[in-house]
Amino acid sequence: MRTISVKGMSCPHCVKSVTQALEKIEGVSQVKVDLATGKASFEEAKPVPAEVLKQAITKIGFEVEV
Ligand SMILES: [Cu+2]
Repeated sequence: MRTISVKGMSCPHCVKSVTQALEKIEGVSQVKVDLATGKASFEEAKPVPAEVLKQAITKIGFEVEV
């Protein structure tokens, strides 16, 4: 299980966008995004490079701390 911090989420729609962006990354599964804490957690089949996570999240308009 890996957890990252996502900044800028304000509603369930944001949560869904972030969830879907993470699910699109190869090897990522069981994505859970918590609006209140801004934490996104997921399982990864193999370690996903920080840069890949950053790109996926910033592309849809949020900030991320990996
Ligand atoms: Cu939103």
